[in-house]
Amino acid sequence: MAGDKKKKPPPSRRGERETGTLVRDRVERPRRYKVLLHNDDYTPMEFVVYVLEGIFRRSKAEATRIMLTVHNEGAGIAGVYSKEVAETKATRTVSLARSEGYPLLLTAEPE
Ligand code: TYC
Repeated sequence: MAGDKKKKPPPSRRGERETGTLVRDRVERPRRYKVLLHNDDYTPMEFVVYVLEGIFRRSKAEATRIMLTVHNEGAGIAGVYSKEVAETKATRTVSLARSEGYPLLLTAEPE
């Protein structure tokens, strides 16, 4: 009905149920996770570029730049994703590296 619109609640409204459960109306954006690539002395540069292209969907130029940053600085960001995607890409890459006998390490951490 005209002029019968529901009133918008104030931002960040908090209240307590009779059970003591704290309720909050506002939602937050899900956190994003960086997948970090770590340097080691044994994984071939070509393999790192190959996984950056194949699993992290980087161009050859980007993949090469990221690999060289990791090689020179010790660690670097392969990509930033939702938690689940970040963990899946890190796990898939580590499995692939192990299957080739390489010690390549990737970790996922919140931004
Ligand atoms: N440091 C390795 C080498 O000289 C290359 C390398 C780069 C390894 C990046 C891991 O995440 C890495 N063969």
